Amino acid sequence: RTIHQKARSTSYPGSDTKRTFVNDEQVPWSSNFPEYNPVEYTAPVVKKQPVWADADIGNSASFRSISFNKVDGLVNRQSFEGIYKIQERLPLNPIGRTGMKGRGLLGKWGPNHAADPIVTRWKHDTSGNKVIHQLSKKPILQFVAIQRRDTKEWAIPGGMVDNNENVSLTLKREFGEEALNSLETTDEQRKSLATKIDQLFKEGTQIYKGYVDDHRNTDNAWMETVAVNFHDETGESAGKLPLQAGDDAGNVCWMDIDADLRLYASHIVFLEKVAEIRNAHWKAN
Ligand code: RP5
Ligand code: MG
Ligand code: MG
Repeated sequence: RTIHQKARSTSYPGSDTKRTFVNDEQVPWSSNFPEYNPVEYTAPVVKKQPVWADADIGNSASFRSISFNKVDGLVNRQSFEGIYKIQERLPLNPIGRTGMKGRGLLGKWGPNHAADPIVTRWKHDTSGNKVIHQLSKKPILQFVAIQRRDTKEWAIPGGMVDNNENVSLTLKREFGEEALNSLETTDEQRKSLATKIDQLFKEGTQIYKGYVDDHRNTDNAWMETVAVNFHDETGESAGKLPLQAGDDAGNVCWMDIDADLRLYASHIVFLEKVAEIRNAHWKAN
């Protein structure tokens, strides 16, 4: 598999801490790098230990009770990438070095599980015909994209799996919160939205399951996701949803899928797969 890039970006979101430089060859733990001495950083918000965060290593009794590589009470600490190594009591990023130890902005030591709902429809012109790309001669697929408030990048409206939450629920909840602003609607509106989401999310196609090249990753904490495509063939269900950005999303829109999009983390990789299985436009040639 490919090595991480964004997980080695020098600057770290919301912090002045700079990662220690790691070149491509130095990424795998198996490559010899005896002078490796990554900067340590755990964001103050994580250190305060909110409900979604683990104890700090200094808080030894609670830290020692964490069971890595297992479903640990309400938290799934298993990685989709297999068994991860533990070194000096800390889990090791399965892809390799990131130039930072600690947890950064991530709450959990080891894998931090998320879910990414990829809601798609075909692009139609004003007369209701599918729009075909002039060069690839393939129909253009659109997905519901949100603009993240943290990095301002466009992304799939994904989010973290809450403690004890089923991933199928995370997919619906995050789509509702970020793309339909479900947190700020009346009970009545919420119910009607929930019915529509349930209908659309009944049948999904799993696109990806595994490590995400997220700029928040560290040597000891990293993002993993399950990305699922919910496709509206006719444009009559998802196509008619009242999109409204909410929670950690600042904007929302139907975005044309194309290889040239620049998206958050490794989301473009998931969209390439969606375009492929739907036989949609991807590249001009
Ligand atoms: C990415 O971060 C995942 O693919 C998912 O889209 C997202 C989850 O984090 P938050 O949106 O909750 O910050 O790695
Ligand atoms: Mg969210
Ligand atoms: Mg999110």
